[in-house]
Amino acid sequence: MPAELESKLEELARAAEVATDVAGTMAAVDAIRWRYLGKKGELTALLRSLGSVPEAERPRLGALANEVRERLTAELERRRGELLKVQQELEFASDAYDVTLPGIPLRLGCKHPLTQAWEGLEDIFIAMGFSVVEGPEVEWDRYNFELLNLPKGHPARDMQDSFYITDEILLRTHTSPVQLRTMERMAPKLPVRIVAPGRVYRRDDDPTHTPMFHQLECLAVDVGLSLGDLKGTLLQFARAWFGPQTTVRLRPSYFPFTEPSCEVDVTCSMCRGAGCGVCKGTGWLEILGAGMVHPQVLRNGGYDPEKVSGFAFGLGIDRAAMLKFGFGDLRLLFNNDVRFLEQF
Ligand code: FA5
Repeated sequence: MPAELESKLEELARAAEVATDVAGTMAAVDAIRWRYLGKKGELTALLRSLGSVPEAERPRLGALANEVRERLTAELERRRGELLKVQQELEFASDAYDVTLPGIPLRLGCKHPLTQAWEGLEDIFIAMGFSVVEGPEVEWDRYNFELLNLPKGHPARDMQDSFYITDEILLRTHTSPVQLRTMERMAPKLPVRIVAPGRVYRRDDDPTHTPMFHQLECLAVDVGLSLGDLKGTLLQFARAWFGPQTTVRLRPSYFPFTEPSCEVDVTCSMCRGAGCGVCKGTGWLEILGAGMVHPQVLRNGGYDPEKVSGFAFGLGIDRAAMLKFGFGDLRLLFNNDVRFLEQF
């Protein structure tokens, strides 16, 4: 009986070792472990039969069985390690890439032409001593119209129909309300020298008029400011933005909040004044509305028109970008077509 058990143990050890050596997967290794070493495994069954062996033989056979268990456990671990290594090598090989291959080129972005115009214009006016302020896009009727001499029912309101939130609150139609907000904040301090860029909204929609567009408001208030100061500032700006050859032309116009008022043209940046398709043969391009601040508007802002005067203008930033960069349809700025935007 002991001899039989001993040879069974040896046979089991040999069979298990051969099976382990040829196991090709982790699952196969686990199956061998269960088959021989598991609770219901073959080695466990042999150990149970030790009880029927004469007592004197039991320690030796017990030790032999333990040795078989340890050997088998070590063998299984060894095989598992080998298989893991093979598996990792396969994974590394499939992950490998050729570092000498050319890379995927990164597409470099650029600033939106409007942002370039907005920042470029700000820089010009900052260099002339103006500071940059902001006003709300959702504005009181009072600031957008009434304090600018445009009471309810005034016919000049028709040119700036807007999007109303209530009877008294609207999306601002121009940046001119920032004139009032600034004067209210600063009065009676002098001088006032600000530019206020920002979004404005109107019920407009054609190639040169979009329902949302951008203006840059300029306001200066001081003792003794004249139309000459306005013209000098405009000329300085026009030369900085369109080039040193540029001249400006003031045409009489009407805005309820300036007196006198003018439309301002600059020499056409395409033909330098000779006349072309862009300027419709005139040699001039209309760029902004301007004037001397109306005495009542100065009063509304907290300044005494007997003592101080001011000039103001409102420039279309989109229009300034269109004329400088030479494209014909303002709507291109808002279509998000990269083929257009990346040209600037
Ligand atoms: C005004 O908005 C006056 N607030 C300007 C002003 C300010 C006058 C201070 C006097 C003193 P106007 O409606 O002309 O004026 O607009 C000014 C500029 O905004 C225009 O010259 C044009 O460049 C631009 N503009 C007007 N409507 C649109 C539009 N729908 N889309 C794009 N640009 C526009």
